[in-house]
Amino acid sequence: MNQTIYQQFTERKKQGKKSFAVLIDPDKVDIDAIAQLVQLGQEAKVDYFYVGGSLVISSHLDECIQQIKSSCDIPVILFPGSPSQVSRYADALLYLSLISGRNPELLIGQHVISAPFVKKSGLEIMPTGYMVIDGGAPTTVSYISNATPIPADKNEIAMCTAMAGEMLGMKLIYMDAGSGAKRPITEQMIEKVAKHINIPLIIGGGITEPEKAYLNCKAGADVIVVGNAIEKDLNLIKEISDAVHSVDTVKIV
Ligand code: 1GP
Repeated sequence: MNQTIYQQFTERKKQGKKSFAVLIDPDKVDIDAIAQLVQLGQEAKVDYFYVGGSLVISSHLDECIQQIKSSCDIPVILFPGSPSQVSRYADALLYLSLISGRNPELLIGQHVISAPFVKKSGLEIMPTGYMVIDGGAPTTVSYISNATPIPADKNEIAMCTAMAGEMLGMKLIYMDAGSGAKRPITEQMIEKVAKHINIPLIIGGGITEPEKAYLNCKAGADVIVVGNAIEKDLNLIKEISDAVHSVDTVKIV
């Protein structure tokens, strides 16, 4: 039987293998440019395409995903900013609960409203404790979520939040400094969180250099997500993918 995407995540974590996900925001990508992006992704051995954004204004989400799926086997995982961003054409859904915030709508409210629709989609659902970390300036996610991000230097708060998320049954923790964050999440915070949870840890927001991605993985990140920087420089797909995968051979103790 084929592994589910979540089984892949946990298997890779067990083996100490790191993964790289390219985030595609349907608002920012031209449908015509997707083929090139996918080709570069394949050549660079990108592990996943994440699709979504805090604010998807355009209506070509389905088209965007179909275009990716038509030209590669790289799994497409939805990273939705709202229930309207659920597409049955994707492979899996990060079913996000904003556990770092205290906005009940994003903790459970919108999930209740969209539950029948999400279930009917047939997508693989991955319950994800989503934690927004202060990235040095307000980002779309921090504004839209109407929730205070965890301060960048409060490693213990991040640790306790992730631990609570895991004990509540979340299958993944996603720590995000927000798209285009001025300051990505520190290695100290990643290390603190990674040491105290057993589920895979996804890190994103403001990563612009291969070196940063490498250090994040060394600190305990299992999946690195990059969007903005790649929109500006497509060469980074291969550079960051190589950096992330180079950690595979290094034994993390
Ligand atoms: C944002 O984690 C993602 O939610 C990726 O952030 O666009 O800054 O790479 P960037």
